[in-house]
Amino acid sequence: MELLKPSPANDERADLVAKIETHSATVGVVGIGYVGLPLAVEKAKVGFPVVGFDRNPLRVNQVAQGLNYIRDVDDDELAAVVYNGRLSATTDFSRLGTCDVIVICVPTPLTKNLDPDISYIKHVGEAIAGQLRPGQLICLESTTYPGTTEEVLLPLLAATGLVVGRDYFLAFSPERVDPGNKRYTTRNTNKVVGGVTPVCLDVAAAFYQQTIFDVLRVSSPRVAEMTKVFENTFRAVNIALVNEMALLCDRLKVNIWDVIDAAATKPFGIMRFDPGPGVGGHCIPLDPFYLAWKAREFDFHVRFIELAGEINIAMPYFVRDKILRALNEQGKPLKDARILAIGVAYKKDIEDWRESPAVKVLDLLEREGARVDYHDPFVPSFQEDDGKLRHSVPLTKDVLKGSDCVVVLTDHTTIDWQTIVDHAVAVVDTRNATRAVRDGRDNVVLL
Ligand code: SAJ
Repeated sequence: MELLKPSPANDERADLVAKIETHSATVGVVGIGYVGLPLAVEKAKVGFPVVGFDRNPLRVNQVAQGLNYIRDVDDDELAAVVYNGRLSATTDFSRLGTCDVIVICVPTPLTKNLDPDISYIKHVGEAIAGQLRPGQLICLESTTYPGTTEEVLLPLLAATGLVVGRDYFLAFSPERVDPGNKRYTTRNTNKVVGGVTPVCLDVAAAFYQQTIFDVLRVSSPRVAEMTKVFENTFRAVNIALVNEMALLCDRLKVNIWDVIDAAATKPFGIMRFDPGPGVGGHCIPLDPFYLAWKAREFDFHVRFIELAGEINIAMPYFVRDKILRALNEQGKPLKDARILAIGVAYKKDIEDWRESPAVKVLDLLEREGARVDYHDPFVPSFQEDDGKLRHSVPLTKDVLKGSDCVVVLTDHTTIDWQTIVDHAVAVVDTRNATRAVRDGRDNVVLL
């Protein structure tokens, strides 16, 4: 009886899965930022040879020296996998052909007109296509609109003549990284995976299962892509809802924080969100607009996303209004007022100030002639897109007393809020960071 010769797909698939399961597959991670570096370290820790690819030579040099630059990565773990030779980094994208698995973790920003900018994905796709060979798994992790994997990446790879699902394997698996979250990490956050073909799904699931406890297989890359943008749209819309409630409660003279604390006691049917000075980070302010953009292609207007964007974008202007009113109570104009901002990071206990609404508040105040300083223990200095360089000032009693108004923009847990209230002339608290402060509350104004 003639033995059935396994089809080429089975050959490539079997060989690659064997390499994955023995952790001998070389893993390339393209984009070693807050998503890519934690993934690279997790794979290296279990023995995979990992190569980080990045256009930023500074990051590549830091990895090469075992120097960590991502707060959610353990310094010693990074150093260990670099020193034992498991993790290296390069700016040489021609080495992509040496990788059996390539994970794409590049940014997906927006243009000034809120249109998706998938140029990073396209450039990496072209580089991979130039090196594509049988036996490779390509996984896109960057958050993007449904259809990107099959409409943008697949054509670039198919143009090589290699057959997806037989010669190489293509999947989408959204990153689910919550910067600063100590409880949910790259390892214990369950992973959604969608393959272009069933064989692609099998191979991609086998890869992620090596370091992530729960891998959820879905029916296609589109489902996986849509899952991610839905998750972030859910957050953006609910944050906008609570921000709109804050705007209304300001009119009603109702303390929104008491309302939220009370509503959060309901044990079912509600999820807590808090108002704030706006929405920052590389995901929530941006990702929903990827979905809105794609929806327009189908004559569909995602009104919740547009409305949520309007409300969240309006919050820094509301904060400026609160400061104006707090100064008015002192008979002081905003012009030439000395304002001290506490926090510029986009959320507490992290050092990331990109897309931070706090930066928008500083600019709005300066546009009205205020003299603005900031203190942020996590952000010693930063340079805005227009080149303006800012430095964190020390938090001293004199600095506090010398300010006409202190505005709390980031509720870092390391700040002594009682000291701030004790020595500030007036405090506008956009995060309810002073909730535990008892003395001197009469000079605190909440969002
Ligand atoms: N924010 C509020 N009120 C809230 C929650 C958040 O104003 O109730 C603000 C934050 O201050 C921040 C922005 O929204 O400026 C985004 O907050 P975030 O907690 O969503 O922070 P990200 O963008 O760093 O992380 C999110 C992940 N966060 C959580 O799930 C808690 C998650 O949505 C994604 O896994 C991740 O982005 C991503 O990479 O997509």
